[in-house]
Amino acid sequence: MTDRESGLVEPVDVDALVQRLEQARAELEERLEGAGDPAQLEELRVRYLGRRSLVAQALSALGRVPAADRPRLGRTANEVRQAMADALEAHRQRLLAAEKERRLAAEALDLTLPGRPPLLGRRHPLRIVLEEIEDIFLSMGFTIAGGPEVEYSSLNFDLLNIPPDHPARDMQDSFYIDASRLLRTHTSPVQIRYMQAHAPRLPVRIIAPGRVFRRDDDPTHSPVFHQVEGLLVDRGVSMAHLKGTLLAFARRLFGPETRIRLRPSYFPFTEPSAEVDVSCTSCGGAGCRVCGGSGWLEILGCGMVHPQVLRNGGYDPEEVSGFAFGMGVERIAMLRYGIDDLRRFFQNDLRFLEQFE
Ligand code: 2U9
Repeated sequence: MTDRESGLVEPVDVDALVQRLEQARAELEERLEGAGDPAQLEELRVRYLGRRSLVAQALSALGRVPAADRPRLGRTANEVRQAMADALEAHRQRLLAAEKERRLAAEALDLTLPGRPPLLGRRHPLRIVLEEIEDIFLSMGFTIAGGPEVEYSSLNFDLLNIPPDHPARDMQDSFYIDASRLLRTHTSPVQIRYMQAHAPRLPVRIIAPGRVFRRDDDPTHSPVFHQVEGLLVDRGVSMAHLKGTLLAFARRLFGPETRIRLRPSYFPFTEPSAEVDVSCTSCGGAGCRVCGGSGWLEILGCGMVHPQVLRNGGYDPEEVSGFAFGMGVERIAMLRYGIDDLRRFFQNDLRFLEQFE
């Protein structure tokens, strides 16, 4: 390698170098116009500001130029270096802005589009019917009582006069937690608890709505269903009070033309006991498919509270008497809305649930 080629001792032509620096600056600005991506930008940076660039050469040549030329060359080289750095940075910013612009255009927001309507919740059909039933009894002076869903078998069975050999007590028919507790099979233990907590105060006038559990599963029986039971205890309560109360209830629920009838029945916790029918909500009593031609629909069971059950609640059957009734909320809702399969209430199909209210 000759000294000329290495450039080490070549005398520096300051005028020419200054001119070439200015040219290089103009040249970079021109080339930047065509630099469309970060890789091209980096290529230009290396070429114009890198270790082997003209600017770097000019700065390293400073020591070899006459002292008189040094400030001029130094100033020019530094100005050009700064200008190039600024131009590169400005272009980098332009590229970033353009890229951002493209991305925004790709995911363009159309502010004139209508919004997505929020999904509005609504009451479950069982809740609608339950609240209607509650409102009717509340307006007659009943209050609402509640109790646990995991219940002692003593409260669920024994104190309600349900004998040890009753089929409901079988593991096949109820869900047991352990030897002394189960998922309540009816809400009746709520009334026992209420009487025990309030005796001997009068009157007792409550309804007990809630979830109950039985080992049943077919189109008209679900392992989980809902009951509303009622209990009224006072001096001189008779079957006439029971029938009047239930007639008022049926007329509020099914319409003022509704009639009811009581048929003898049996429950361990009431004596006498009865099944209650309402005149068919579909045909009014003439007979149709809904009522199977009879003109009547069974909606609840009822009776006069058994003296032993009153005693278990802490009341003296010689002093007071009471009536009780019980109904299945699903059954009432099925009659009310003409639903043929009670499992619909628990499948949570929105096409079904959206039809109510
Ligand atoms: C106490 C005393 C008496 C509650 C009653 C019925 C009649 C009845 C069924 C209706 C359909 C249950 O949901 S269903 O399967 N219930 O027929 N229930 S009398 O009698 C009571 C409750 C508590 C202390």
